[in-house]
Amino acid sequence: MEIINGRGGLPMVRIETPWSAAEIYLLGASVTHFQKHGEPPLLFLSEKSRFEKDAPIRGGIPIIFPWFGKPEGKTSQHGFARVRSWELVEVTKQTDGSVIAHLSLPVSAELLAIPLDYYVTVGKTLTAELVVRNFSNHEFVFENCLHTYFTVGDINQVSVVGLQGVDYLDSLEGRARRQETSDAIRFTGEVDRLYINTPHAVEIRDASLHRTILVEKEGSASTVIWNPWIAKAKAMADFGDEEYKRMVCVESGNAAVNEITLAVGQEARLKVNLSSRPC
Ligand code: TA6
Repeated sequence: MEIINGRGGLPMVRIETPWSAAEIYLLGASVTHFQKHGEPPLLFLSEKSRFEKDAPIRGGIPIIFPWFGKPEGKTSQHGFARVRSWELVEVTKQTDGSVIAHLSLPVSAELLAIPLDYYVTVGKTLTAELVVRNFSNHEFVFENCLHTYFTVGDINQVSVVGLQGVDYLDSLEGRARRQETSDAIRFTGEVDRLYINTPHAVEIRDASLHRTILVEKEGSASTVIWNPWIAKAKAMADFGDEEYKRMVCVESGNAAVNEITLAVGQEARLKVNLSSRPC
């Protein structure tokens, strides 16, 4: 497997399997593309995304760590893991034909003795697993999230199923706590909700592309649902004004009340398995 120059000349690994193709940039260990042969891409990537050192990529699966959002006292949104240059440790082909890429983010000035490892498995589905290890001499409190952007055909014909009855923090209302009453969340404006204490999978039902995307997760108590809609789409320089129609974020992690306190010598594993089926 070779590292090639991707967009903006940034180093990238392209992975081909009998069923699918994927692309992973070392910047942020960003999976920017996954597509099963004969299907539309599963992941959304903005046509206006920057591909520059130290800038986040708009789309794919940004790794959010060690904080979600911009907590008081933090200078950047969503932590620093997504704008750091990760190392490609190895890419291995499995006997079943799938391919595993292992990337790592060595300890940093900000976080001594807290290395990150990331395993991306490309095959009939896409799996991504973030492992945080605490080799320090104190407990480590952090948030993590795999902030996945999914391609949809038309947001007006999309629903997200699986969160009925779950409490959420509404980021559009100062994180006011509410309960989800709908069995199928639809989009008629900006939605930015942090669902808490929910370990369950959710489905993205896309009537326009006639497919259902299944977002399964392990090691995650929070699910974030986000679509920027019209005004915020226009306000983002690295996002097309009309692109809100063709994407939805369903993000899996541990944020806010679900933050993780990692004891000395322990590890935290956050894993998503992303798949699609006709519907
Ligand atoms: O995932 C929801 C969210 O926190 C939104 O509030 C929005 O800010 C989005 O993340 C994207 O954040 P970014 O820093 O990548 O522009």
